[in-house]
Amino acid sequence: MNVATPEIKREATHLVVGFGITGLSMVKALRKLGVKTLWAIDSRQTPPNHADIEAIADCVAVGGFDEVMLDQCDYLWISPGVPLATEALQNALARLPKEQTGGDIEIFARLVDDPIIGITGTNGKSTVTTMVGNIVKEAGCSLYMGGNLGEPALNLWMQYEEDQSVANVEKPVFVLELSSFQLETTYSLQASVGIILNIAPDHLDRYPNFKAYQDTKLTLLDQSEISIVPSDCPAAIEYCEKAGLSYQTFSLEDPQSNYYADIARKVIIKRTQAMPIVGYGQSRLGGFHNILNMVSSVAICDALNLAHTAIERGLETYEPLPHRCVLAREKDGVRYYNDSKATNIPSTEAAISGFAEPKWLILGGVTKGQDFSTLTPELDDSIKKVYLIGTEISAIISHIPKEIPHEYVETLARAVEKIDQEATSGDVVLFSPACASFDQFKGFEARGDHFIELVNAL
Ligand code: UMA
Ligand code: ADP
Repeated sequence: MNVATPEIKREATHLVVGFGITGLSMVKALRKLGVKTLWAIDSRQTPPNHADIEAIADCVAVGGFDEVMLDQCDYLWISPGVPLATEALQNALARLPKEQTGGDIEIFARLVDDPIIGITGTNGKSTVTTMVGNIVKEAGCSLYMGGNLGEPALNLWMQYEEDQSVANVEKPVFVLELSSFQLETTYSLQASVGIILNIAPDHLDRYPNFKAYQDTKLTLLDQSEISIVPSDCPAAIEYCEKAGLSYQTFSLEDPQSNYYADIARKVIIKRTQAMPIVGYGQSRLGGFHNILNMVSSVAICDALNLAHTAIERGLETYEPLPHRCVLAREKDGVRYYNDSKATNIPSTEAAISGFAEPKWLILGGVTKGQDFSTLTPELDDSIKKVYLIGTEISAIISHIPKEIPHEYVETLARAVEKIDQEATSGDVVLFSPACASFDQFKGFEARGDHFIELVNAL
């Protein structure tokens, strides 16, 4: 890691872009810091948090990105939902020195000196973030957890400052889930540990190609004292080697990695010690991908020097997040798993390969331009039948091998009803749609809740 922490000049004019929860957190944090002139803009006519932001900032404009403010500001702080490539921002980004631009994580990076853990990847971020959070708490540290997970990082900083003003905060640790959107505007983070969980195609509607998305994720490694990368991610390993970074590797079972699992013994091994450092036999998580998530969590917490007993307890007491490959019901020996959070192909691949049992798969929704031919190899004879739902099945159906029975039923209700009639004891039902939900539902949570209601009504 070799990054400087630039100063935030209070007397300058700061412009925040976006009125979402991140924008609101930036406005509050900058005001708390005492910046003299604070402006905020949003391209939407009726953005959220308008009244709150108007009450804090000196001047606001909505319904477009105000050109005068963009021309006159000294600092430009951009919310993650607004791509840097947005045309209206180009002149300001070209005019300002890099250290006078960024996003909420960049501001956070300049304010926090305590240990920070940065977690990014295409899948498993929320699971690993909350798992590490649970371990950190078990280890007796004061946990501040958020980022892309939901609570903006600057709210965590403000909470920390408030706690600190009441009493000394014991062993604070900030655990941050970081999206590629946030990493686009972050370059001064000094994470104690930074991890890339995996990188697979996603968000290709925002990036020109996969490499651009991958390169954004990799920037976390430059900003971490200890980097942790998957053994099977040559791009990440090459990046660390080229930059001369200190890094550790992890994998599901490869004994050449620094951290890996012995699945038969349900233990996680650190190569240099050649012996289990943590057992995970008491964990309630299912699927190989969750074992991998436990390996990565152990790697992070070991790098932080947390006690192995606390790490083991943290894995044991971890409550799985809803909608991520969680058992919804067992009925007549058939187990129904809700994996509604599987909104891309790699997460569905992980769910399929996570179970050896005969499977019924429910797929479909908003396909987001994904190439479903990559799913074809996973659709082997362990799949008894695929039921397709949603309004965009043409991108999927042609990639299901002819010999695997499949049928379009449109709705989740119809799929569940049919599977209930056909599945037999020992089968696993995977609702792991590989697609976003917006064609039929408000979000993946509503879709998963609907699945749970349906299976409970059987
Ligand atoms: N928007 C405009 N004009 C503006 C500002 C925003 O149209 O001027 C739109 C954006 O295009 C986007 C929406 O408003 O569609 C929200 O953008 P935002 O930057 O205001 O987002 P926040 O509400 O602040 O929430 C963000 C993250 N959202 C995004 O990155 C899109 C949240 O992650 C995150 O939890 C939150 O900050 C706290 O850190 C959400 C997400 O979907 C859950 N993340 C993506 C993912 O996980 O795949 C990256
Ligand atoms: P994220 O926050 O990155 O979206 P989540 O932990 O919310 O990740 O999980 C999203 C989806 O990815 C779920 O369907 C989950 O079962 C699946 N998943 C979780 N961990 C992994 C992993 N290590 N590899 C692949 N898929 C995973």
